[in-house]
Amino acid sequence: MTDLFSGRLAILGLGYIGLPTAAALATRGVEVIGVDINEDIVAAVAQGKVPFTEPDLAVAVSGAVAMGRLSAVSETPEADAYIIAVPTPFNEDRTANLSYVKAAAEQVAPKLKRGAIVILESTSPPGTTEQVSRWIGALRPDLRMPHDSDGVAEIHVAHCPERVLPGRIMIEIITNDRVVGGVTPRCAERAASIYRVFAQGEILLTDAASAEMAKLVENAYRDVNIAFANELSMISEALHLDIWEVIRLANRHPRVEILKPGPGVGGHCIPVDPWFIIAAAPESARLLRAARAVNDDKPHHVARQVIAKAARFNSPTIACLGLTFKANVDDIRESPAVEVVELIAKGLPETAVIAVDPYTDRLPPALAGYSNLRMERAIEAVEQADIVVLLVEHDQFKTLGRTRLGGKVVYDTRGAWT
Ligand code: SAJ
Repeated sequence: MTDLFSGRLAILGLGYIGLPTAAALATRGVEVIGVDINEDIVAAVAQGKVPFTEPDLAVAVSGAVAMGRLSAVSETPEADAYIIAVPTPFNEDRTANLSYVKAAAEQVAPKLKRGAIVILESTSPPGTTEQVSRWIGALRPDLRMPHDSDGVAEIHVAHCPERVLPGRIMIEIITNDRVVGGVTPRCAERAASIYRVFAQGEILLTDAASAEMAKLVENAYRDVNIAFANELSMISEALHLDIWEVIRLANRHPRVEILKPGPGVGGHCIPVDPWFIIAAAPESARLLRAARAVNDDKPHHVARQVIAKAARFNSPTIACLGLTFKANVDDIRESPAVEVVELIAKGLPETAVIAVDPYTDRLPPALAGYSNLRMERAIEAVEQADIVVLLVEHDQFKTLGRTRLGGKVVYDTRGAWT
């Protein structure tokens, strides 16, 4: 199959996935209408501006808007294809919250014309894409939907999970292979015609539930492997071994590739997605549950270690370098670094704690209420500190220089200075 989509396409959700996808399609000639419930985001995108930081995205969005290929609105328009790229957070009980997906399906339903394509990109538990087909079908009994059509469905519904890495989205959105899972094989083919417009990687056609599970498995794989590294780092600390040296040596085996330990696992994907699998098969998912427990405990472990080191000083100052969930991004959602800083500030209310992050100049809300906590620039913070805790390996921190750290207790959770 080599057909390419041409027509009008609406993307619901102009976030980290929807907006780059919109830009990738629009800059290749597709008429794209971005839809978001947040009026500020709609206003920004309509003017060619990007409401968050991601390398190369701003130029793609401003170019697409200037070319007249990309617009932004708050009401779902009529279109030939729809991509749903809304958040799927988890509920209190860690089951998937599909309310945004359902709301998107309900907005799309009244606009659908025969032959339209509906793609769910949001990370979702197995069965969700078929559920989208059902939700639409309930509102549009006049249409033959793929989940219950024996013959040829009139609407094509598929799942194409996003797989791009924040910080490299504009590269990976083009170069990564894409998994396209249709409610029927025909649905997968129709959906693939959209991704062929911009994807240079291979397009792998499958069924919707396998595509949903594959996406969850990718992030769960990562979570388990990071948990292994984090557990090893705690074991090495107890044995007074240098974990970075141990990993460096072990990774010289041709079939060993241990990931990097850190202060925990953050972001809105890897700590969340394994729970969708655990909820689907609670009895069997023992390793996934254990990995989550190890990674969730890591910020507490780091904070306990720092508090123990502080006990050796008389009123020490602690500098914590990094607040974002990983290096060289400005995203602090689900950041283990923020959790560590909060645990230290709370655990040592009489101790001065200085937080540093070149990507944000304000303390996040979780840290705003601590009178012993302030923000400063890296050099000033390190200068005043007795204890320096490296929580995020931003490039700016890597080049701080050993001389500045001389005579201080250094706790490098990322191996940035080894
Ligand atoms: N981390 C470690 N050690 C490592 C690697 C990562 O501690 O060796 C930590 C990071 O510091 C961060 C967290 O894990 O706190 C996650 O970071 P990440 O860079 O591994 O992944 P994300 O969350 O930015 O993006 C992931 C990616 N998934 C995989 O690599 C399998 C991305 O491709 C997905 O599109 C994204 O989740 C998503 O949206 O699902």
